[in-house]
Amino acid sequence: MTNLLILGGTTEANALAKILAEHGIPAIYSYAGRVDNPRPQPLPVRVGGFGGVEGLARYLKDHAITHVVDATHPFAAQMSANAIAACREAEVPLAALTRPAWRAQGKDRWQHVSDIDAAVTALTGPARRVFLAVGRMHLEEFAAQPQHRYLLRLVDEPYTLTLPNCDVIVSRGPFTEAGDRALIQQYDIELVVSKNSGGTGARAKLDAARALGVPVLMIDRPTLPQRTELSSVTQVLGWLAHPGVNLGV
Ligand code: 3Y8
Ligand code: NAP
Repeated sequence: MTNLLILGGTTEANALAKILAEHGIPAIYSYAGRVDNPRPQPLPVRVGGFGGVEGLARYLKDHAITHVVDATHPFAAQMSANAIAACREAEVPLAALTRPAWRAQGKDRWQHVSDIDAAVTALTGPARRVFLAVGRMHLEEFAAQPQHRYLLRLVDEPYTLTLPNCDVIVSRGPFTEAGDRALIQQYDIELVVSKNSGGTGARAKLDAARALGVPVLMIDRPTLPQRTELSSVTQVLGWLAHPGVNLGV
């Protein structure tokens, strides 16, 4: 009997959850518990960490999980690494549902940096108006460059702010190009800082930056250990029905 664990938190994970619910395929959707009101799902939901690799391996056994789909964000590198190790230990098949990195095109003015720290270093220099659209979890690193005027976009109201000189927008995606063009013009943004998240939910700011001729500081995604990588919900359904894997539904 199939019993799928989705490591969620992305547009792709939500699309998979919808299809599995429609097909009546038993599955559990997992959030880390990063935001106050995560989007409701048409599946049973669990919230919170598992307690590292051992905790996840134990969860898989205790809940008779037959398959794991890691549909977390490309920057959720710790979760993805843990999933690989725990599924190996518990001998549970694992596949990642991921999305390709964005690539600069046409008149894009992108500067690539390898990680968050390199992005902070790249911000050395005279004060600018910077759209820091990388969420909340790594904001304190940017306090090393306090000279800039930052525009932050957060999912939840911040309790404290580590950046002295900033405006805050509380808004969760998916975002639109028109909305992000208006934002960039309203705050007279001179640079957009973005993770190379891929997908559709966060790319609006890049399309807006291209249209307005604003440069982008693009943070490359972390490298992950080898795993089965799928790029569509259809591929996941095919993987679940793979010969030798008894769906049992
Ligand atoms: C808790 C669960 C959907 C899926 C919504 C996607 C798209 C919109 C765009 C910008 C970039 C950012 C951020 C972003 C996007 C989708 C998707 C995506 C980027 C939710 C969600 C959870 C989170 C966690 C949150 C992080 C933060 C990152 C905001 C739900 C809404 C910046 C990533 O305050 C915090 O602690 C926020 C933490 C991890 C990165 C960071 O470092 O702060 N996502 N985002 C998940 C959990 O608890 O397990 O409520 O839906 C999900 C989504 N956020 O169809 O509705 O699929 O990527 N999420 C980035 O890409 O840079 C915003 O502002 O332009
Ligand atoms: P991370 O740094 O890779 O993970 C840190 C720890 O958080 C993990 O070891 C695990 O704790 C817990 N965790 C992460 N994702 C989880 C999930 N889906 N279910 C249960 N526990 C989870 O992860 P992150 O970058 O903070 O991302 C957290 C969540 O936000 C994920 O759902 C991700 O898809 C979503 N998200 C992240 C980003 C981003 O930019 N990072 C963007 C959009 C959405 P234990 O070790 O205790 O198990």
